[in-house]
Amino acid sequence: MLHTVLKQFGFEGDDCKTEPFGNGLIHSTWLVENKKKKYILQRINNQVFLYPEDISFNIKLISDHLKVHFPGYLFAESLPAIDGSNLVKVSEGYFRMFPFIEGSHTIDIIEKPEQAYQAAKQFGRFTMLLSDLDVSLLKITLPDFHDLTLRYRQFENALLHGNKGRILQSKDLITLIKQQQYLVAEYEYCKLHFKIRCTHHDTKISNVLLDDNNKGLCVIDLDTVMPGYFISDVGDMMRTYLSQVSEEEKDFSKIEIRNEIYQAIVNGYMSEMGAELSDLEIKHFSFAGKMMTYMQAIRFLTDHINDDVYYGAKYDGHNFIRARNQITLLKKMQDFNFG
Ligand code: GN1
Ligand code: MG
Repeated sequence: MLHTVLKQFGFEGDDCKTEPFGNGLIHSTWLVENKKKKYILQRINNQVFLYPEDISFNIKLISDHLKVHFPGYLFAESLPAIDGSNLVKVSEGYFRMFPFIEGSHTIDIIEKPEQAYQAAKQFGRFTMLLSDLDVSLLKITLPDFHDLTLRYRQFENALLHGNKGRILQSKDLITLIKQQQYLVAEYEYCKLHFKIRCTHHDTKISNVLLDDNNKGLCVIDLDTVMPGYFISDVGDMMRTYLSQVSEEEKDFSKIEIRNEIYQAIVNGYMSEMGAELSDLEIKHFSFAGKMMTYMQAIRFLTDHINDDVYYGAKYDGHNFIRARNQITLLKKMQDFNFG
């Protein structure tokens, strides 16, 4: 399969090697290397992204805007195939190719506050540089993606129609999730008052390119760039950076909030977005983390109840464990005194 795809991008199968790359849950990614250069090849999950062309449209819109207004910004644009398009469609799905930017690397875990600072600065910078772009021009690649109200409704729906055995086994976790429903109301309040901006919606640390001196270069993985609220980006950074263990950790006693990382996220993001955010938005900084962590707990548990149709499962009960992990993190956030 990859052979056919690579050919369409102008590669002769034998002169390059491919190996799986990264650990995203949604797309499949490979590192492609020939004698001269390295590339990233990605298959878009078109069960999740129903209109992959919309992703290409958004990336082009953003790229054109940045080229005109901020030509110095490093933008990892995808490469054209032989026929000139940026998306290759074969029977197995849609593929695209990126150059591997020399002198750049990504990391998977935050060990030092400086790394969180660099990442938060890059995500803030991205939104800031696009503040003059008319967000209504962007295609909605995933409708209602970070709509907490909708996620809660999907959870309630799963409780009505999902796997009965799993619902019974998840009784305590379901109760815990229901008890935190006030966060949905708070989210609705934010929607009434917060500005809609061009936000990334997937701010995990591996979506930031760093240079050899570990300074941020740019953000990548722009599939979920859409009109949204800043709480999506700040919140997902808090969700994925604050604890030194990830959503995959089964030993929940290891989940702790690192205050110095929180401060670094605030400082990094505010260094770019400080003048953009309203006082009310700034007051909701720590809410952002709770909201996104709650949403992820809901999404994992909903998927568990729906027999893992969305995220898949590497072991029995995988999404149940992930949901418990995220609820533990949420509790830690609620007990933490964010300064
Ligand atoms: C998915 O595939 P990945 O890891 O970039 C998901 C995010 C979740 C994340 C949880 C399109 O992102 O929203 O936060 O898994 N992306 C989509 O690990 O659903
Ligand atoms: Mg992603």
